Amino acid sequence: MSDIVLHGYWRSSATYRVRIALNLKSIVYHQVTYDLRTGAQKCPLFLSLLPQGLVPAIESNDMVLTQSPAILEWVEEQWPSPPLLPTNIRCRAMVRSMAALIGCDIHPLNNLRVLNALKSDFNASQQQVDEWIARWIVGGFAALELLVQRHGDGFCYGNVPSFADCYLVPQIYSARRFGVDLSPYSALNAVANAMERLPPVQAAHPSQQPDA
Ligand SMILES: N[C@@H](CCC(=O)N[C@@H](CS)C(=O)NCC(=O)O)C(=O)O
Repeated sequence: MSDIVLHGYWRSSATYRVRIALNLKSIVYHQVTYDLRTGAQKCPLFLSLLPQGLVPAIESNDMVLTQSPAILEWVEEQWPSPPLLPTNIRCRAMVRSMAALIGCDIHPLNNLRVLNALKSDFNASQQQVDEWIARWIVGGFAALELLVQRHGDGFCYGNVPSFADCYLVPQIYSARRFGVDLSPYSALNAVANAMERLPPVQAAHPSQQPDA
């Protein structure tokens, strides 16, 4: 069995990002899953692994690391080939900027705990929650579409997959799941389609996971 353990959930976008990166680098890992629908990730038993009650976490030897941006950076430094960041400093910064657009400004607003709080604390209906979800995806994707048009050449940045693509694919999956109209984002759709044709990315798809 691999000594890399990915703690996650099949439909978690942040876990999906990490799976894509690990698969693109052909790293073998074992998955431990937590059913987010039942709150398994918040069980006190798992606090040493998941102190925030959020997935993913990666475990390697005596290290447990949470936060997918930190995990991706660690993976990149540990296994530099094939690279998911360009060599040029300015290009690397742009890739990280695109990834952060999704990771900081779309995904956290639509996290399960936020959606649950809208319903339980603010009495939001399912329709209002769906509108909330679409609002942040649409706003973020409109900006990302411009960046990908400017910098992309088959993928979000240039002509090879990068961190930005690892973030985009799960966010597109989530947008489709919640019925967000993706027709205005031709550049994002083209990148997502290119990524989804790659076998390592296909293997990272939520439907392919043991807990799906
Ligand atoms: N910033 C964190 C976010 C992690 C996160 O939000 N995970 C979600 C799944 S994608 C989660 O565990 N949600 C459980 C909950 O909201 O209770 C990361 O990138 O790792």
